[in-house]
Amino acid sequence: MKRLLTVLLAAFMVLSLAACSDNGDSKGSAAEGKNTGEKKTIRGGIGLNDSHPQYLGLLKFKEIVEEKTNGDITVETYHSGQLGDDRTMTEALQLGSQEVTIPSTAPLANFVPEFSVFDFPFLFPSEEVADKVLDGEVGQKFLDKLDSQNLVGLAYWENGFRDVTNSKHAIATAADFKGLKLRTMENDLHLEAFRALGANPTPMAFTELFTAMQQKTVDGQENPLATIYLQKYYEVQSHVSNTHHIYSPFVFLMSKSFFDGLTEEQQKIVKDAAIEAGVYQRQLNREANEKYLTDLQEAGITYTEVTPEAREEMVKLVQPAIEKYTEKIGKETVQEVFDAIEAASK
Ligand code: TK8
Repeated sequence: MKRLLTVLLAAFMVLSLAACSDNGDSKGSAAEGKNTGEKKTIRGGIGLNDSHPQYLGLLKFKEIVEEKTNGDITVETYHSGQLGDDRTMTEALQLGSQEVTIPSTAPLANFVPEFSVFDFPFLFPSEEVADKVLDGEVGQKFLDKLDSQNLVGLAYWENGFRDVTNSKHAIATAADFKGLKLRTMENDLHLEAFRALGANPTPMAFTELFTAMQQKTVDGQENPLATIYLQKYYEVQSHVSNTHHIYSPFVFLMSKSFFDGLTEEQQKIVKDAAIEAGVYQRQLNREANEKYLTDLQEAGITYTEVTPEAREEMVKLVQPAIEKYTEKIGKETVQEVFDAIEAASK
């Protein structure tokens, strides 16, 4: 009887060890694309609110991932800075305490400085050219740089062309920036550019912006029209000008430790979902930016059209800042982006 029990026990041990080699080592079997059956959760956080195209895009990503993984991966979505701001959420991805966030390239340059090239004022002539460059070889090259920061860049989404608002006076020419206290994103190039335009810029996390305008700590800020309207800035600002001074991309980021823990099949699903939801988000964003200028004026904001001559003057004033950052980032890297824009503009 004792001997029988020993034999049975031994047999049981061998069997469970064999089973273990199949499921335990998720990384190994993950790389081989086997479905581990292990449920995983993605916590996706953004700074904008739940009516913004960025959040609607995140909901689209959730829908695709949950459907394509048959619920093996679920996506929890957080808006309005519930999980932090662009910089702190990106740090959380690096630590593995969050899985997804979609920051603007401006704060992302604090992690990978080369990304500042995408924030060169007046760089992209149109959204279409931006799409071609970002979704092309050059865009991918920049996403690959994120790996060294324990981040995986899955796709580019759109924040959009940024316009300036303020609570003081209309901005029609560069001279109108003089002395205006403007909030900028946390990016040194933005600070330099607005100083060159004559403003008094201060870097600030997006989550603090509305209160800062309400309390008049700052006179104004700059963002695409959809954000200006959907974040209700018309409640604390009286003027908007179509400076279109920077085209801001968003980067759909995933934590590298989380991504590496996925099966190959799951890695493909999240990558494709980020791209597909990105196309959807860009479309919504462009419709929103068009629609909300009228709504902003109806909400009482005064709109000022910047003439091509006035914009040309602004372009000239920010050149020294662009030259300085071309040196910092590296001429070759910057030239590659300029060449791609030229090719895409043909
Ligand atoms: C939201 C930010 C925002 C950006 C800014 O998290 O900070 O002004 O334009 O969209 O990414």
